[in-house]
Amino acid sequence: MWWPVGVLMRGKVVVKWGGGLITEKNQLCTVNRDVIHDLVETISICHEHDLDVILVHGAGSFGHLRAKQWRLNEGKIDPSNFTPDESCSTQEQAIELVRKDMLTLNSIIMEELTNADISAAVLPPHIWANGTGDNFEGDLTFFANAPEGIVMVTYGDVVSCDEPMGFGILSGDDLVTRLAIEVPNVKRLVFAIGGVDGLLRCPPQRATDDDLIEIWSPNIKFEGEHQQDIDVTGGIGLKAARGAKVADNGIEVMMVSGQHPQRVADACIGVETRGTKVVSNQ
Ligand code: IP8
Repeated sequence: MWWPVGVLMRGKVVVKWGGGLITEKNQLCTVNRDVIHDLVETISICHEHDLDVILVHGAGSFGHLRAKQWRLNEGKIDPSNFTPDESCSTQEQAIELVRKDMLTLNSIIMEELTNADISAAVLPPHIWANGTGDNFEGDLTFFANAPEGIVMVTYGDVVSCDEPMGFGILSGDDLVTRLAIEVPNVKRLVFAIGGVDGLLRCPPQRATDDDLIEIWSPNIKFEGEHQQDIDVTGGIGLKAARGAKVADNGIEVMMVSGQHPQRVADACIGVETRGTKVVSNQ
């Protein structure tokens, strides 16, 4: 008997755990382990609903602070622009340190997955990707061909770039864009974010519960907070833009507060929940 491949394949969800959610963004290499512990449960819920998960996590204080100090998002820069400190004296050393710190953050996530009896495999981008933005080069077939029930994990990282840059920062938001669009059978993309319930009409400090934008498309204005002094990637604005691109391809996109794991789980399995649904321009 012949079956079309799509009939047999389980559906997948691509989930991004924001760096501002899983770490303390202002304190170098400080993890929010309790948040990670609770989020892991949402992956088990996906499995119970016959959905495989591709997990991408952000960097938070394990990536942005040092990457900002050493301007790693700008590529190779004349060394005379930097003042060495006791932990680091060149951009090359900074690259090594950020990659090491990202492996540390990832190992905590892998440990929490293992503790919950979830099998997972990680593919660090500095090993397989080249270039930044959502047209980076890299083979996504390992993510597409993962056996059922195995969570494929990757994250925002310092990657090699063509000369003259030499290196740059590949954001998890660009990774999820390509994974959601190019891996077959992805049903939805879920951004679990920290500090807000979704996209807001005004800055978070002034927002009330009514300021949540429940359905957003690129022609609707919003005021996201982007900590330019800390972030080397695009913050909530990048997530919104990339989300719209994914929605253009017919894939459901939700942004929800990762501090409410039930919302993350509901968004993943396709149950209505509080958050922002991202749609393409009508
Ligand atoms: O937090 C940034 O990834 P993102 C990666 O997903 C680094 O934007 C190393 C700063």
